[in-house]
Amino acid sequence: SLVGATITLTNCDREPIHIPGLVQPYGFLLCLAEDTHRIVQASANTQALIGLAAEDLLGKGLEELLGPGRLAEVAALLPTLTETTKLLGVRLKHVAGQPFYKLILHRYDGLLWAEFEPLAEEEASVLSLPALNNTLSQMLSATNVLDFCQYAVEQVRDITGFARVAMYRFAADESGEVVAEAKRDDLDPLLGLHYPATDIPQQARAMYLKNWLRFIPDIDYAPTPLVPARTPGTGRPPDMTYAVLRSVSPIHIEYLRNMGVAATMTISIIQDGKLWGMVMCHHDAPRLVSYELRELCLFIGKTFSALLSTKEQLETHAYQLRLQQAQVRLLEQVSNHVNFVEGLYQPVPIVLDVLNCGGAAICFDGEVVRLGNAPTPPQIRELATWLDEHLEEDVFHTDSYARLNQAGLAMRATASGVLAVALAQEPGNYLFWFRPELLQTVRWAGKHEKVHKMEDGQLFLSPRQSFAAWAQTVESTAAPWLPLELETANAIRLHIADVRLKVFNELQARAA
Ligand code: BLA
Repeated sequence: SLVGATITLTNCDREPIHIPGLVQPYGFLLCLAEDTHRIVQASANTQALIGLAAEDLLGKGLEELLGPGRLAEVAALLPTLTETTKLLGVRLKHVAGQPFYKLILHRYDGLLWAEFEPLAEEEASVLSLPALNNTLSQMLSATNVLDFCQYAVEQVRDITGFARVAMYRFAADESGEVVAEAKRDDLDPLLGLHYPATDIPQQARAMYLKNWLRFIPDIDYAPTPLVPARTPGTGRPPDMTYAVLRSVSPIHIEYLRNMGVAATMTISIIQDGKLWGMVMCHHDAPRLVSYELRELCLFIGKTFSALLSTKEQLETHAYQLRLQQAQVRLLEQVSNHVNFVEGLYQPVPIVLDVLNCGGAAICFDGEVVRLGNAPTPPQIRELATWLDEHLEEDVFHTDSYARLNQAGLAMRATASGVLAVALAQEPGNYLFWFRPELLQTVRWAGKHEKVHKMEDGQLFLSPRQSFAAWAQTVESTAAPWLPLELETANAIRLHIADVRLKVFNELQARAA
């Protein structure tokens, strides 16, 4: 077990963050036995918060804290509990003035969990239905994913008042990018920055799939143990996957501190059972957001998750339509031109518009034509020669030519990504599309900062440092080609083959 062991960059994925045996002490936790409803574990801060020692609560029931009315309500609720948390407002009867607490209940790992949270400072800003309606209307109106993200983060910021709310979207390799952001003016933007997969380790991702909201109202806390540390009966710390007060990994606390963040809230965005992204909320001072507002944000996150595929489809359809229209214009120009190769780019370089690319090139009959941002003619010739040996299917594509061929390194700025179709049976005749190295196209706010190393040689943990780490993983790599783009390239190849055949037949007919 790693409990108590040093957490390093390499054993991050094995830190058992679901069983820290510790809570964040802004509230207190009581674990009750499922059968007897007696307290079997309590967080050690009950003395400080409510004047009752944790040891003294063991073996007792909630009647120590709640008056008969509320107690009956809780008793009725307990048998129906699942891992989904439920909220009750309670007054603590034994404390002078009977302070109000939020009682958050759930059942998990063979225990009934009673977490008590104090009132948030801004309880007044509760949800209003008209405002919620507005939020939904706006989210429904989005016709592309980025607008959709932007609306969501603005809404969450309006509701919670966090200094920064950002949408962090995962790529296939589990790295992520900040794709939308709403923030206080004085903060540096994170928009466009990328971070490596390791910033959110595997077990944390698995947990965020189960529990969609993670809340850390004040990173500067003293982790508070449970009394006793291990659950009687299981002999291990209880599984806090669904516990609101679950204490945070020290390494993540350090990461947040290095970033100047004092409070965070994160909401999972889930698509087809996978983590698509997270709404990340940051504040530079402690911030206790009420349970009710957190639920509202969770509602927005779930609504976002449910609508996401529709927005993606809208976006794909719009792109598809754009490509189809460009393709029609291209084929018209090719058919109308005396020379079909010139028709690809004259009078208009339409071949650049038929799919998202940085540049294109045509290699035909020993001639090289370059369009947009393309490698040099000798590099293109070399690529054509290489392809003569390596083209196996009708359409060739790679998002990292340099990984396939060393020679690609020199042209990675313009052509890390290469998509190619043959223009003729004879070798050396190709139509190419190029995509630049991703790093050339992303905003690199960490560029001029030195990467700090700690004494033991490990990277100093902070998003800006990890941006540099991410950058290394995507060297010589372009954005991947989409299936739709491969289909488009193939359709163009087929059309050109048709045109060539027609020209050939006409020549034959004339010769006969
Ligand atoms: C959790 N890491 C997280 C979370 C985020 C990030 C959003 C969710 C918890 C939260 O709300 O803060 C990552 N936060 C980011 C990124 C940005 C940001 C990318 O603000 C960019 C702006 N973290 C590391 C390394 C390790 C690590 C190297 O960078 C492991 C050694 C661990 N991150 C780590 C752990 C958690 C985490 C263990 C889980 C925290 C928890 O829920 O207990």
